[in-house]
Amino acid sequence: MNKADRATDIRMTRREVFRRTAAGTAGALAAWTMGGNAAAAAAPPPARKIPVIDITDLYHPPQDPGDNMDLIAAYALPEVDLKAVILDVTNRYRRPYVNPADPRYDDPAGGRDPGFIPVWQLNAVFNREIPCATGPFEAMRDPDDPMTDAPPFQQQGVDLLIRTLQASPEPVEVVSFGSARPLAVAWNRAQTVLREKIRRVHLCAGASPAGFLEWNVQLDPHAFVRVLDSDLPVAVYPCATEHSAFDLGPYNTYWLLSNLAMIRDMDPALRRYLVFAFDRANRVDFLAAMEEDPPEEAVARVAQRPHNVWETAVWMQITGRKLVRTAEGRRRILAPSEIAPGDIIMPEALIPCEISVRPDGQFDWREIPGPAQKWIYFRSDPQSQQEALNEALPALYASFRVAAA
Ligand SMILES: [Ca+2]
Repeated sequence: MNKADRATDIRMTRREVFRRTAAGTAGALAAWTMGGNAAAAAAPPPARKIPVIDITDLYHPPQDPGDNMDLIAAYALPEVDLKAVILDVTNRYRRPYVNPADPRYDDPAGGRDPGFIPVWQLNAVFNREIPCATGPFEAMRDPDDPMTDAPPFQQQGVDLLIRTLQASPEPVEVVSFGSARPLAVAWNRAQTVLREKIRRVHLCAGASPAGFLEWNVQLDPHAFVRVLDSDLPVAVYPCATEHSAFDLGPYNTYWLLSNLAMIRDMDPALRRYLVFAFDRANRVDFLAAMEEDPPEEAVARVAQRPHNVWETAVWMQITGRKLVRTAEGRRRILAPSEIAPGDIIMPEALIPCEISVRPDGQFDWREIPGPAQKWIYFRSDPQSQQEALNEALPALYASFRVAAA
């Protein structure tokens, strides 16, 4: 697609947004809307934390260091009670992977393993004991595959997911930032537990509209199909549009953070953790590395990197946080209790829908009046959202502290 086509496409997308704005569930969603009231501004933060299980395709050394960065949110957001981290690893990417017949999913930088080390680093940094285990490395053979013959070591992630749900007194939010294989396999083994104990699955994968086989889906199409075809409550946050995973559409989550200068404003321990990951530090004393500042040239290298982000929308929906422009003109990601009169909210929503998924993992959806068991993510103005998040996400990450509250 050339640039002119892309520009036309973006205009079409905008028209689509305005059409939606005139009618339908998203009818209330203009570009920015007034929010907040005096009572909300004075309200205390919620007393009960939100239980979350985080399924992530986190590797060490990193494949997408965005997964390392995103895991900080799971530990640091004050609303979140992180119950477990399930590592979702695909064997193909544990080694360099090059496919001349289809280079779209190549990763010649391979040579990596499940991301235990970044999880132990954050456990050390935050003084937490979040359990962590890996799921099966190979793809499912069909959507009903329970994978009971996978090696016992690789069973631990599915077991931890099911056990954590069983042990929770209340339903849990389950986020999935990779293939969704651990969740699909757990569903094939323990449907009653998952039905009772999952409040909602937040599935960060796929493309909308259909037309592009997105990375997380191609990792294990059967897993994605199984989760979408289940009767679990699932909110889908497509990474990609029909063109690519680096596109700004109304129904996908991608945005570009222009640089990582924010690491200079972050808690020193979190800066060490991020520089270790992004700069692919090769020291083996990975916990001592959380106690010593990295060389300035390493910090400078990381700080100037642009960074692709797909995960912000998931955390905002789970916590109820909003992207706002404050009366002073600052853009921030705020909890409802922090939103003041005069703050302007960037509308985002989960639209109730029906989803029909194809065997290759591409899917179509249709808005329904509700009640629904499936939802699709919607943002009213992707370009303005990206601009605002370039200020708001650094401010949020700079606010994170590692000391226990
Ligand atoms: Ca990921």
